[in-house]
Parts: sequence; structure tokens; C-alpha cells
Amino acid sequence: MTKVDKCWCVVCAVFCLAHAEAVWCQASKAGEVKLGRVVCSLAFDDPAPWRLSSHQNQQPAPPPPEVRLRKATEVTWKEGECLRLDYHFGTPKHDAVMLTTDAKIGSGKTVGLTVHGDGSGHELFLVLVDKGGESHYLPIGPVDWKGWKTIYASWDKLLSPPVQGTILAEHWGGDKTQALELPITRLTLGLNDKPDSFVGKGTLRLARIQVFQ
Ligand SMILES: [Ca+2]
Ligand SMILES: [Ca+2]
Repeated sequence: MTKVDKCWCVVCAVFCLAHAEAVWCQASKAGEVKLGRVVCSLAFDDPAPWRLSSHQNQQPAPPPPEVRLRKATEVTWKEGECLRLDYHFGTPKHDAVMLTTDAKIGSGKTVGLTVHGDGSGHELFLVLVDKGGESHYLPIGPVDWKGWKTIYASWDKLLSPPVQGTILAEHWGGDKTQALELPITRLTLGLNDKPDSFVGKGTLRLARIQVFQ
């Protein structure tokens, strides 16, 4: 396993438990604040640009055959096409599934993710790769709803480095500035199993990621 992969695993398995609650509160409140204009919109209308990957038993591993991303046919979204993500968490330890695409997001601070939830309680997150190749972990929140919903999170907190001498687990690799410098060049949407002991499967439908000023 590479150093970056180890960092990723640690972040997925540990960070969300230790630090995510406060950020999730911000995310849930973001829906109540006025959003700025849309500066970027990524549609989940074609599976081709999204690369599937996974963690199984606390380690990066090829996605099991049950994990699939394809166009949704049985569930529709009012504004266009959407994708169906079938996930499978196969071990009683930490498992995750991720979708990655190249991006160029040069501004904005709040992200809105439109998802058809399955009520599973598993945890959505983003990993944003910045101008310097550094990765930044942004918790989105648990999928505690069924049907369509847009959930919001702000990456404002990631823009400023921590107090000198502090190393935070949500930043790793790249230029190691511990701060997100725009543009974002790659974006990963992930789902962590919660609890880690969960073994089983589920389905999400994904419609759109929007970035607001
Ligand atoms: Ca598991
Ligand atoms: Ca950086």
C-alpha cells in the first residue's frame, strides 16, 4: 500500500468518527443559508467519466463485482438523467466505495449533492484534490433519507491552513500546505459504511454535484 493509500484509509476509517460531527452540523445548516450563484455543475448522466474504486477490510481493493455504476432506469430525476450506484460492503471491518473524476473548479465554497437516498445511514464524503496535488477530506453526512434530496457542505474550513505545527488528518499528500488551493483538479465522491461492522449492500441514485459561490 502506498503512503497516500494509507493516509486515505486512516482518514476514511478514523477521521469521520473523530471529527465529522461538527462539520455535518454545518452541512445540515448550509441548506438554510442563502446560496450564491452556481459556478460549476457536474451531472451524473453518464458513468464513463467516473472511475470506481473501493476499500475492503480497511484497505484499498478492486471493487467487488456487485459494485456497479450505470444509468438509472427505474428511478427518474425531474431535471434529467441520473446514475444508479449499487454498493456492497463485504467485510465486518471498514469498507467504502468511491467514484472519481477529473475536474476544474476554480471558485466556490459550498457544494450541493443531489442524491436519491436509501436510508442506510452510511456516510457520504468528498475528497478534493487541489492545485498542488494535495487531497482534502470533506464529510457530507449520513444517508438518513429515502428519495431525492440535495445535501450541502462548505469547504471554507479547508481553505485556511491550521495553526502552525498542527497536522490535520483531513489533508494529505501533494504540496502538504494543509490548505486547499483552487482550482480543484480531481474530485472523489465516496460512501463509507457505518458502522464498520456492517456487511451488506444497497443502492443510491446520483443526479448532480453543484458548486455555489
Ligand atoms: Ca464493513
Ligand atoms: Ca495545498
